[in-house]
Amino acid sequence: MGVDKNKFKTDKIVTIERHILEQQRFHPEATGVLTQLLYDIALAGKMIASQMSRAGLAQILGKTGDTNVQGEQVMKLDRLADETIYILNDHTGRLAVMASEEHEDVLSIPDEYPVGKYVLLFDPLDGSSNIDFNVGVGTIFAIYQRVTKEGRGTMEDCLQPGRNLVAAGYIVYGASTMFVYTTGHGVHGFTLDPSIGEFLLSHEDIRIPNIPTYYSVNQGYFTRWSPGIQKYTQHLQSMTSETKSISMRYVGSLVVDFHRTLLSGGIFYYPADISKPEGKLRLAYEAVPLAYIIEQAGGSASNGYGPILDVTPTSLHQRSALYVGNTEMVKEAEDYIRIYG
Ligand code: AHM
Ligand code: MG
Repeated sequence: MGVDKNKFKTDKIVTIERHILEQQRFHPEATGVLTQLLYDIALAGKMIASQMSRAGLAQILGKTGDTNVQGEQVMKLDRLADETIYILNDHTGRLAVMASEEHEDVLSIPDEYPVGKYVLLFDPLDGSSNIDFNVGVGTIFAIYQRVTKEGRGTMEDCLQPGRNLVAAGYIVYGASTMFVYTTGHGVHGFTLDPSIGEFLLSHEDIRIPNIPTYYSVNQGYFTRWSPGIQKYTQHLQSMTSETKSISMRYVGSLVVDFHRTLLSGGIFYYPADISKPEGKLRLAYEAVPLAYIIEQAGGSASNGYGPILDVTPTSLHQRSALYVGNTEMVKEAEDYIRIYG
């Protein structure tokens, strides 16, 4: 007697561990190391979320170097997130090297620990200027295989084009905590159930909706933009009044703005402007992983001239303009930039 697989599928509870393990079937050559690495990042996310929910009480909002009333070391949340991710991954033998937005140079694996074949780039707490206002923030990560052959990993391992990615994801700390990731076989989202401390599958195989709902950009910079970006934005504004089909949202937290764009359809963009000629967002650990995710979800990401994933970073903290969302909208933005500059 056969099992009704469809019924089983909808009824089963899928923890993140189970899901990551099941994804391994797409990689017959897999040894399980990537699976464990992703699980370690999810664990870091849970630890960061836990700190975040106690942030006000523990007096860790925007402070550092102090001692709190319990005599504990007070740490800024972004530093705490950075250290949490590092110490959960420095000794596992899965990584050759790491890099973080918080550190100028690469983060080496300590000499006393073995190295592995993967490379982890991360922005530990993006949008941290929003934390003091109780606005959602996020962690972004990108995973590559090392390209150097031996020893500790180096900068060369970290400066790879996005097309080389083996996995990417983000954790959004909002009304609830969500972990969203891809290993190149669709994008999957998990919501943290705080009562059991586990991420459970809540958004399977996310596809960006074809009909856009929102555009998202900091219009406060309008006068600093080039004519092409100004005209593109005016085009989106006129779509709003003529068809009522697209509205505007901008949180100012990349992960949150991206997450909404992914789920609702539309475009998020952070252009270059006269005060930020390279753009603001970082290529290697902000734009690239989100570009990989959006492509996996059926959308596109561009720097205004071509796909983000085709760009090879030349330095760790290199900045980039970013246009990400529905493919037609990203292409339209590129058209305006090409025609009007
Ligand atoms: P951060 O890395 O210093 O946190 O800055 C990145 C953040 C992004 O989350 C967000 O998209 C952007 O900065 C918002 O910038 P602005 O305030 O200029 O709109
Ligand atoms: Mg950042």
